[in-house]
Amino acid sequence: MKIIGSLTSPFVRKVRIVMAEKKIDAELILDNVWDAETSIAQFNPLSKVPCLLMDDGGAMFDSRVIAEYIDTLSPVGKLIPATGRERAAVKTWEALADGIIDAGILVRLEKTFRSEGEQSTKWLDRQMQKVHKGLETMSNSLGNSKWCHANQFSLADISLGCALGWLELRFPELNWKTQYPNLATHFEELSNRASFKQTAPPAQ
Ligand code: GSF
Repeated sequence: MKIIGSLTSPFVRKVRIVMAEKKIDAELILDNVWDAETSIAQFNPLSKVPCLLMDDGGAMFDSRVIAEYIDTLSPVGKLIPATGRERAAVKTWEALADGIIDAGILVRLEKTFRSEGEQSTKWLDRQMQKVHKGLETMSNSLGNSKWCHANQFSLADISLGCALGWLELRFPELNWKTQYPNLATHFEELSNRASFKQTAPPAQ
């Protein structure tokens, strides 16, 4: 299998961490989707990464679908509970972490594609509110627990770690580490895992 992606995408990182934790190999094909030369649309009509290319030639997206699929490929270290409320709880953590990133991306796009005078403060504030409320909710939900969900490492921790790592990279001015020490501690612990180290985004 191959993964099309970039080294800075938090969604690509999530999938790469899932693969590393499951001990499943996939070649990373680097692609900058914002570059004129990108061929991503050949594989994903939404022109987004990550996109998983399977050995039979099929393509799969998005990161949530890929993560779920990879978890079924091997019984090693189950990352998503099989059914019911447990499964939904882990997937909700993922939705929250992904949603924080999505809001942050919208802020970056507004600032990249619009000149300062054209930018909507209302829109930027709305998106940043999601980031702040999302962080607050993650902190409250984690509390003093070692892991996001139940008593074990899961896709919830991977998703949280990727969101926090991306905020650290793209919004270094946010002071979530001092505001939410429990998130900072958990992030530091996660960052020491081999899967996180191998996929750490390069400094910009
Ligand atoms: C989001 C992927 C995404 O936004 C998923 O895979 O979970 N829900 C999807 N990818 C970005 C790169 S990044 O910022 O992580 C992307 O490919 N954007 C290109 C575009 O046209 O929006």
